This record gives sequence, structure tokens and C-alpha cells, in this order.
Amino acid sequence: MIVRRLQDILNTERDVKTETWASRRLLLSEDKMGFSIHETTIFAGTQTHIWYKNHFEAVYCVEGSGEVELIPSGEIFRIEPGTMYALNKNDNHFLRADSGADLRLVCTFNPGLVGNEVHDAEGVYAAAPTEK
Ligand code: 9YT
Repeated sequence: MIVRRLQDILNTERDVKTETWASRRLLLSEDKMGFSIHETTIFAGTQTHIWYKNHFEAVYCVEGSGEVELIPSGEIFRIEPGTMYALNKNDNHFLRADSGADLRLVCTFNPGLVGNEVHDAEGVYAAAPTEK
């Protein structure tokens, strides 16, 4: 059994930060579960372009509020505590956190992330190597 606590991975290599978010990677591909789980903070008032062409991601909001805008349709979905969204079509989108408070999300990826991924210029994470 694997037990990990957020406090144990803060400021380690499993704590990946960019200008608009911090992702605490609790479970990764190397844990051999077939998916990964992260606690992600999207910083208040920011916008991130995301397009996971190589992964499916499901996201559950536990704190804060914001919105997802699909590209190119412009359709907007409000995100607040209790909302789950799943990018089952590798949906290209903007993720925005409202100003005033950070957005706190639990994110799961299939296939699991290796651990050091950050978005490239197109909002993509590189394909994970095949799990052994
Ligand atoms: C919701 C989302 O995809 N945010 C960007 C970071 C990502 N969740 C991650 O790597 O944990």
C-alpha cells in the first residue's frame, strides 16, 4: 500500500510550479497504478492554456472558483467546489481562476504523468513512455 501526504512532498521534485499553477504529484506513473493523482492550485486571477493531446484528465474542484472556456467554440463552464470536469475528448481549453482566491483542484491523468511535465507552448504534456 502507498500512503503519501501533501506535507511530505511540498518543495520536493513532486511539487512542480509554473507562473499560473502548482501541482503536487501524489501518485505518478512510477507507482504503477495506470493513472496519476495531483493536488493542483491554480493561482487567483490567472489564465492557463491547456491541451492534453496525449492524456485524459479529470478534475474535481475542492476550493475557489473559476471557469473553463473550450477552444474554439467559446463555450464556458463554471467551476466551483463540487464540480468535476473530464477532458474525455482531449479538449483544447483555457482554465481561469477567479481573482480573489486560488482554485484548488484534485486532478487525475491517464496515462499517469511521469512527474516533471509542464505545458509546452501549445499547452500539451509530452506523451508518457509506455508503462512497464
Ligand atoms: C487542471 C490542470 O490541468 N491544471 C494544470 C496542472 C495539471 N493539473 C497538473 O499537472 O497537475
